[in-house]
Amino acid sequence: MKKLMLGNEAVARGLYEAGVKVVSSYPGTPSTEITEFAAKYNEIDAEWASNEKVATEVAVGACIAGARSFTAMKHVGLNVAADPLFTASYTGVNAGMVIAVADDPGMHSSQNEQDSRNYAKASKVPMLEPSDSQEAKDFTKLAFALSEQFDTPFLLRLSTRVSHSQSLVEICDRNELENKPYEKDVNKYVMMPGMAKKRHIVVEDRMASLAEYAETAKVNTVEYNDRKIGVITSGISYEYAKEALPDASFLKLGMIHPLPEKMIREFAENVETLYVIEELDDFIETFVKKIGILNVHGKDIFSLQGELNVAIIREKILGVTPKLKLLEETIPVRPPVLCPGCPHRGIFYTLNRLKLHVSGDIGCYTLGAMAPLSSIDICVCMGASVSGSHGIYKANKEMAKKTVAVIGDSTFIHSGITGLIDIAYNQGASTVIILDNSITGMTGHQQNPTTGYTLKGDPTVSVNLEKLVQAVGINRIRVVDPFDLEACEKAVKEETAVDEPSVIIARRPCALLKNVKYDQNVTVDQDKCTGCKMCMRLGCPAITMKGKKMEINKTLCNNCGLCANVCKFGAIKVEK
Ligand SMILES: Cc1ncc(C[n+]2csc(CCOP(=O)(O)OP(=O)(O)O)c2C)c(N)n1
Repeated sequence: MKKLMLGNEAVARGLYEAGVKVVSSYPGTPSTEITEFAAKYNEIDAEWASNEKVATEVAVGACIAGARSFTAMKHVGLNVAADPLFTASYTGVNAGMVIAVADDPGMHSSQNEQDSRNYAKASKVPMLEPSDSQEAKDFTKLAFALSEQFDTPFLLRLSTRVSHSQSLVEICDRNELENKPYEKDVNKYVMMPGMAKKRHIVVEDRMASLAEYAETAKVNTVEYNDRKIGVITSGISYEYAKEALPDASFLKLGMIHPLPEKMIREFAENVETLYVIEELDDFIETFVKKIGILNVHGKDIFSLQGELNVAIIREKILGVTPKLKLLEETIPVRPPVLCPGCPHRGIFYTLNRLKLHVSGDIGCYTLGAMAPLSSIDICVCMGASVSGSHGIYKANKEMAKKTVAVIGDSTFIHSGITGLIDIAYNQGASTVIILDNSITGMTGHQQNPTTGYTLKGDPTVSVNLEKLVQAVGINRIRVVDPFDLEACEKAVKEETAVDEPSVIIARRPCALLKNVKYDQNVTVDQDKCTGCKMCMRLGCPAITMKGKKMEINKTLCNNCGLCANVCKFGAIKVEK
């Protein structure tokens, strides 16, 4: 039977068919759905971990204990998981273990554009890269078989267009596997220098064997057509290149690390002009040059930034510029905004009013950086708001007095708590605002340790944020409703004024949660409205101007009523 599947759904199907028992991941676009689809199979014990490092360590433990295990993350997640990755490369596995990492060329929903293939090389962990959904499933299964054959974790590289495109997939049955027996083996599983030195030798030998394997691997294929143009490529770039250059010859690499030297050499000898077509870094190209093939085109004509597409390849290689039909109308830009009813809006309105410096973080609330809220000054990576604010305190006490950190509930658990411990321990005085909307909003509503539900939907314990922050040594803790603007302003003013660390928990559920309904009607009394535009400062997309007066777009508005709190003329009416 064939089924139309997203690449991510196909990876999950591959997990099911490969007999995988344990999946532990942290969400991150474009990888999130793999774990959500995996959780639908009763045979798979799938969970959301508190971050990618934890998820990877859960998978390492599970594979050593004898069950096939898996973790998925976005590219930046692999930075967080890099520590276990590099040493799991040394311990190897018992049952198979696979780490899927989804890159985001073009940064559709990421803060950088890093190329995860470099991690495969740096950690000496082999990597497969599918180019469509069928391959996503097949390569997942193959990665488990090879993981066990070569006693190594395996990386599976995806990218946005493979993860989020649909194509046909042949469905097979699950291969139910007995757990492999666990045997204590300190030389293999306890990585101290004495043992690790010996394991490093094993790792290098394994990479040499894998390089041999790559030469005959079925996932590396050669298609000779017209030999004037020869293309070495992989993943989604193969799909673009094949469409742009249907007559060219191709070496399609399903195995990205290690690369097949002999195969590449032979292909290069058999084509007139050699191109490497790959998104982001010159990963394959560098290898091709390293083995002495210098007559190759790659990043001399293609960009190191963004995604490729059929038109770019045709233009760069064939010199064919697409005939574009220009639209006469200019389409207005529509920057992303916080949703109508978003609880984060109240806090950013307050921070903007108080003209504070804001050490920001990653989540829906990063949109607090956009006008008119314009509140965020710095945003680097998950957790960095809290530790960054402590850096500001250490460097510049005057600036610190007017600085707060903002961080979401999921992000706080992911890596904010360690920064807060640092602040308390090192006698800092930062004010941290935890924006607790009771869900992981940014990535599409995943449960997290603060929400009280597991990935499978079972009720579970939830982290008590108040008690947690108290336990690490914070004595000033208060909870506010972000829609109570007076209370927010008072809390922020008071907490930034004291010379000791404090936490404000701004608690109100995400407006898009099913159980959040505002049973009231919000309208503008046109007679009372003076057109002062105070309500516009909230940056709510449901508030517009009609002539000189404000109007609420009822198709967008969810009647949260926050705008009524800022109207000085009582023109915005909230009727129960
Ligand atoms: C290391 C890393 N992992 C995952 C992500 C993807 N991601 C961005 S924000 C976010 C969580 C946001 O949830 P929360 O902090 O609760 O804030 P909300 O979006 O609900 O406001 C995730 C998982 C990322 N950017 N970096």
